[in-house]
Formats: sequence, C-alpha cells, structure tokens
Amino acid sequence: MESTRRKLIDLLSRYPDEFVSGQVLSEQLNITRSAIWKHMKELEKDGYVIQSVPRKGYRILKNPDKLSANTIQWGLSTNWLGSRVIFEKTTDSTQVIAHHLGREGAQHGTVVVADEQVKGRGRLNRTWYSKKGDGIWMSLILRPEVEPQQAPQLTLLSAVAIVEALEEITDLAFYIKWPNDIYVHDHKIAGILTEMQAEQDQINYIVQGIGLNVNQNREDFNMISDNEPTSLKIETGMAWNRRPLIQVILQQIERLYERYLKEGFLPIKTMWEERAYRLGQPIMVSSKNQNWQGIFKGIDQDGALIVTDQKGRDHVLYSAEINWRSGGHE
Ligand code: BT5
Repeated sequence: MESTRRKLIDLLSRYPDEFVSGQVLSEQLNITRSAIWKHMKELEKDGYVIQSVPRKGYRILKNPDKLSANTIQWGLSTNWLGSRVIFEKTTDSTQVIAHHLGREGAQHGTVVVADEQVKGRGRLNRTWYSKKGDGIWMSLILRPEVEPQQAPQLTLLSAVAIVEALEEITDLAFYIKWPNDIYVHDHKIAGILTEMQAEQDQINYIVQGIGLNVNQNREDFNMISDNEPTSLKIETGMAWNRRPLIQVILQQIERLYERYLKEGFLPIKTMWEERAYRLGQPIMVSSKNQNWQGIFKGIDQDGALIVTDQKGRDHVLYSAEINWRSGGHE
C-alpha cells in the first residue's frame, strides 16, 4: 500500500505542472482507477493537496508541511538512507530510540525523526534544546565497514553534507566548527553527535544525531547562556518547511558517504577544510590543564585537529577545549 503511494507521488512529482491522467497512473501502477482515487484520499490525510479534474487527471497542488514517516520518505531520492523512517511526535531523544534499534539489528540507513525531544542531548550529556516543531531532530543508524578509529570522520562527513544542503536551499554561507558544530554569521545553528557501539576492531553500529534549528525565534534561545544559537528563520527572516530540508540533508549525506566508501576520507577532508571555521587563525587551546595559543592549521586523516604552536610545532588534538577567538570570548 505504502509503496504504491510512494510511486504515485514519484509519478506526480515528475510532472509538477501537468495533470497525469488516471489512465496513465493505473497502467503504470497496475491498479484500478478507483484504487487510485482511494490512494489520493489517503494522501490527502497525510497533508497533500491534490487537484483532480475529470478527463484531465491529477496533480499535486501542495506538498505536506507536516512530518510523518510517509511524508519524509515520499519524494526522498536516496537509495538506502531513510529506506526505513521512524517518526515520533515526542520522545526523550532520538538517540535513545536509535540505539535501541541498533542493538536489535536495525538496517544500515534507518532514520529516526522526532518533532520534539524532551531530553535532547549534546556531547558530554549537555542539554540539546529541541522544542516541538521548531527544528530537525534526527538520528541515523549507520553500519560502516571501517575501523572504529575512523568513526569521527563520519561526523565531519555529515557536517560537510549538512552545509552543502543548507547552501543548496539558502544564499547564506555556513562554516563548520571542529568537530561537530555548524555556524552561520558566528552563531551555532546545528550540532552533530556521533555515538558508536564497537567491538575491538569492528564497528557494530553508529548512531549519528543531527540537531538543526529551523523555525525558532531569538527569544526561544533565552535559556541558553553559554552561546547564542541561531536558526534558519532568524537568519533568513522566513519560516521553513522541515520535510524537504530533511530530504535534502539525507540526500547529501548519502551522496558523500558513497564517495567516502569509494575514495576514502581525503576528498571529505578537503571539503571540510574549505568550510572550516577560523582555519589559519589564532586559537586558544586548553588541554591537560594547560592553555596555549596556536594557529589552527587543519585536520588530519582521522579528523583530529592540527594546531601549530608558537615554536612552529604541530600538535594533533583528538579532544580539547578550544577558545576559537584567542584572547577574547567565543
Ligand atoms: C551538539 O552537542 O552540538 C550535538 C547536538 C546533537 C543534537 C541531536 S538532535 C537529534 C539527536 N538526539 C539527541 O538527543 N541529540 C541529537 P555539543 O557540541 O555538546 O553542544 C551542546 C551545547 O550547545 C549546549 O551545551 C548548549 O550550549 C548549546 N545548545 C543547546 N541546544 C541548542 C540548540 N538547539 N541550538 C544551538 N545550540 C544549542
């Protein structure tokens, strides 16, 4: 049933300005014209507005705004990412659901999306504010055949993919702040949380959480004191429909992931560095209780940060607190 509706949407979307006749649809899908009509009624329940004109056929007047597993999947042009979508109106955290599914053997490319998270989390159990309807809160289950040490590369990969998706739909320039933040105009708009279940030399599964602020207003972030987040709405002055945004992000992630499997991390590293926040600039590093100033030189093959100190020596940092505006505040 659902795959028939998905095909219907694919056929109608192929000719967005034209009517597609009931005859053509019933031949292509091999079902009766009255079955087509019933499917159209179901699509309307999912929020599609479909025009039906006798002797001409059907066309989509409006795609749905609302999120559901169906509306995310229909029109999604990926091969495997999002081949299964789980949608929750409200949940503690999509990470929790995805870990549960990962343990139970859920397939590579499963995507969990929520409209609201009440216990959304960032790294080190920090809170991730995930208000209802205002953002994209989703977790991907990935089963890459790479070494566990390479898992951080997938954070950088998705960061590049999200930036590409956002630049495809807006005129803004986005930057990636190592390792997992996406910035626009010096404010954080998105974060990525990559968590891994692995045995010694083998990844069992990865759960990659993506949080992207979409329709929040400035005052929605009053409770966040340690930085000044932003949203697509704040930056562009208009509200955004999250459904096509999710689709573009998933499409970009799948595309880059396949490139990564074929060509390795090098092209991703280059793309990442092209979008790196404060590359070549002085930064302040705090690691092992020491603070020192250095120049942010780039990332290495594992996605670790390379910082050159004042004596010209390169340091490779896997984790450190960075003050990106040395001597000042972030
Ligand atoms: C992150 O952590 O940036 C990763 C965020 C991942 C969120 C997704 S949503 C779907 C999935 N399910 C989850 O439960 N999580 C993932 P980190 O770099 O640790 O940044 C956390 C810090 O960002 C917080 O301490 C706040 O200062 C700030 N923050 C909290 N909510 C924010 C928001 N909505 N937008 C921007 N910054 C926020």
